[in-house]
Amino acid sequence: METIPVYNPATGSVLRRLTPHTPAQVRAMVKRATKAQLEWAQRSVKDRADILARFSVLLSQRADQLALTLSAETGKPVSQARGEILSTPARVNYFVDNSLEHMRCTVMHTEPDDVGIPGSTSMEELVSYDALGVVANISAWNYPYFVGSNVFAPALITGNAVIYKPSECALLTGQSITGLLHEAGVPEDVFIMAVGDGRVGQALIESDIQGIFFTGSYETGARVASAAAHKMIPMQFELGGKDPVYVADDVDPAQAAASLADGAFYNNGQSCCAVERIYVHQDIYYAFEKAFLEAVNGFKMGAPDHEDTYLGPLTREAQIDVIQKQVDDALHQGATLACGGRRASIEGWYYEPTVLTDVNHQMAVMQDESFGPIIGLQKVGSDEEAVALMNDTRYGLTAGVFSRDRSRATHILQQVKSGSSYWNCCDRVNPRLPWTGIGQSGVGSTLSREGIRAFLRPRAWHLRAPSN
Ligand code: TXE
Repeated sequence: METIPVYNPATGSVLRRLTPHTPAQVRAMVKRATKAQLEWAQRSVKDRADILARFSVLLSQRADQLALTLSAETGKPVSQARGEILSTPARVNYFVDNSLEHMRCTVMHTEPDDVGIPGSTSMEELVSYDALGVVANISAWNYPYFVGSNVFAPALITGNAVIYKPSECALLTGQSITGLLHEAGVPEDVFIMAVGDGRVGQALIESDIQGIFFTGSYETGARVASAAAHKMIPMQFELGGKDPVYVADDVDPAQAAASLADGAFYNNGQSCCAVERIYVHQDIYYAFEKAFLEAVNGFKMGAPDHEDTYLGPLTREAQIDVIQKQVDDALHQGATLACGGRRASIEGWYYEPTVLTDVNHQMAVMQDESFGPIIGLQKVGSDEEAVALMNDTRYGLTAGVFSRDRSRATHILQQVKSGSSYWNCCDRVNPRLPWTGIGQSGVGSTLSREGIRAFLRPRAWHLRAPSN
């Protein structure tokens, strides 16, 4: 029987093997969920929100143990894994506290019955919101608690059932999430985990679901979108990025460098909103480069279960080849290797933190998502040049500007296509604001009011009272 290995990226050894679901099992789980959803949607919003609030409490209580599991299967340093888990309740609780408000039936228009038209009666026109039904939550491995809960928390509170397909690189965490949701009170048939890789994802999108909420790469997202186009159901795609930051000439280069080094290398650069390209004004370029390299050289690489490790192994060994190709391509075209540039000479899937300078936009490192511990620093002569380079991308997830001058920064950011704009900060998400992308970074929004309404179908009501 086929099994899926769960790897330990720190050693390359197999931690566990799980049996994937078959397409027939996936269809059967959708059937079970379809039945269970009807009853779930009948429960009050408060009842469902209370259950998710209990899930938040369980996450906080079990964070240490859950962090060890997440760290073991993804290589994420345990302190960062714990940080992700402890920050998830704030996201979930945003939906707990705010869903009802955005689901309320709202009267949009009324006409009294005395408008002077003979025989006219009063008219009320309103909008109500129904759950979509059974939705597919196809998820990524890099922040499984964050990107998972962005979908399943609002989906469940608004009355949907969820078939959750975690990434094959975060299966044990997927099991933990599923177990905690059931323990909190979500019925087993209302939240069902599908075990498997892309083939199970494909079986899921071919089954009788009413919404697809996908987090992952552009390439897979585009495949999912084409395969499901004929279904005419709501679909959202939270995809990758090549997030640029511009450092203007009026900032303290050391402060900007420390913040951006963390934005680029946190979680080994395996964040959709990781800083992936940095443009620095020529007047402060060398001071910035020096401070940036000092910060990067200070990052401690090591075993993910050590509390002081900042850089663990990459989650997928295959990404090492992708990164190496970007480095080789850049060096071949004239870039300078300021540090790193090769697989670390230790056991496991480690890659040395890498900084390339003298880069340009002919190089893959400035065009393609790296999703690893590698960054290019490019010198620019003006704000206008920075804007042109920041926009020279297929992606549009986040963009940032470091400057003392808010109006200069916002003027620049307004010209850059991105779902999130950062002034003097980076790599931030707030559940009150929409998380969304442009171009190959995806379509639709999670979080915020938009991320609640995404799981609801509006219904227009035109109600005319009978004449007496
Ligand atoms: O993606 P993959 P990964 C992005 C991040 C990067 C990617 C990394 O920027 O690009 O996600 O995640 C399933 N039919 N974001 O490597 O490989 C697969 O099994 C149906 C963006 O996991 O695309 C997995 O569960 N499903 C972000 C999921 O798709 C299929 C936040 C994603 O896999 C499938 C986090 C198929 N044919 C990461 N093939 C944001 N913008 O918020 C594979 N899958």
